[in-house]
Amino acid sequence: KKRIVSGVQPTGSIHLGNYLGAIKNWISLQNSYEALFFIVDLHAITLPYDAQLLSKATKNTAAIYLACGIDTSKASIFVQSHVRAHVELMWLLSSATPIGWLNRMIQFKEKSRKAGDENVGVALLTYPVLMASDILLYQSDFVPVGEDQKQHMELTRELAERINNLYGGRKWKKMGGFDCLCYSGDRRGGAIFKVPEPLIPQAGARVMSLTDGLSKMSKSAPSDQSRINLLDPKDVIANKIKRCKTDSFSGLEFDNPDRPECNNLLSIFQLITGRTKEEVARECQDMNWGTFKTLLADALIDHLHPIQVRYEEIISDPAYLDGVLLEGATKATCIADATLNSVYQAMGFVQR
Ligand code: AQP
Repeated sequence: KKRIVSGVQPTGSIHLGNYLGAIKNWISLQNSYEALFFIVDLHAITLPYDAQLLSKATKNTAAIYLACGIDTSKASIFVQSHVRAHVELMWLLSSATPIGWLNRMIQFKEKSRKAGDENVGVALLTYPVLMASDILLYQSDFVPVGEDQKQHMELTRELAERINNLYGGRKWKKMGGFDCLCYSGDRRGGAIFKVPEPLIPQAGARVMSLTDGLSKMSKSAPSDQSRINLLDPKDVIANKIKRCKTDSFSGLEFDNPDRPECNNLLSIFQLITGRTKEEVARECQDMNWGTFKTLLADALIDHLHPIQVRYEEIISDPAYLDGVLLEGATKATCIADATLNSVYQAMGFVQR
């Protein structure tokens, strides 16, 4: 089986963007791939955070994975910081990462601009190297992510190729009387890392804010009105949809660049109800906002209700959750340590 890995940061409430862009797709992918899903707690400290809340947010995120339908008989769930190899490999990778690559990352530029220089730690800059480590440690074939991670995925691929070129599959050979370095054959032969591909969903890859159809829905946006959290109670969901930004055009339509909010809300409706884009376009073309908003709120409430019920069951059984995370970390550590040892060896360190 091919392998996939993916994760979400425990930086706040998991929202519809995280769900439709990532977690919901994991549920179907776990049937066809060997799957490892982790809670990326080490990434959650790249901006100032509350240490008293981190562990709770990490466990809550794990419980959400399970409540959404991650099945531990098919996939492993673990906490990133429980597998020490992530940080160790990151150091090795960082030695081969040009600073220019990191300075170009859009997420770094945006988040550092918002936070201000005094609040930006080095970890925000080196975050993509840790993400590369998260993926390359497991020799992943695919990484299901939302569109916002496309640039980080490209960096991961470039880094894998760079390390493969620098240290993998090369042998000293005599060519024309000179000693020189050359590749030892086929692409994977002797390569240290598999070069992973992103799996970006066709629909849902970029769920936008409820208060601005041009910004992505995000945990860190200051207004809670801008997102639907998976654990929002019914009345909160209904109220957020009632108050969300719309426009004054008549009828509803997808893909009109002048109507980003309309496109976003229809797309959410499409994904939550499991209908096709054409079906939704036909059904809603003559609707007014009042009718559509009621329909959307009801669909969201119905879809999220069973997830919320399962979440409550899971979170009230800490022993079960700890068991899942221990089992996941044990399996992940086996795979990660094997990769890490081969990287140390290829990079010339003394074997332990
Ligand atoms: N709005 C979104 N639409 C589609 N996919 C999204 N993802 C995030 N936001 C959207 C996907 O969710 C996964 C986990 O994201 P993350 O928690 O690691 O970090 P993020 O992308 O930075 O998400 P947030 O919610 O915006 O967090 P903050 O505000 O803390 O930065 C990823 O696969 C991501 O693509």
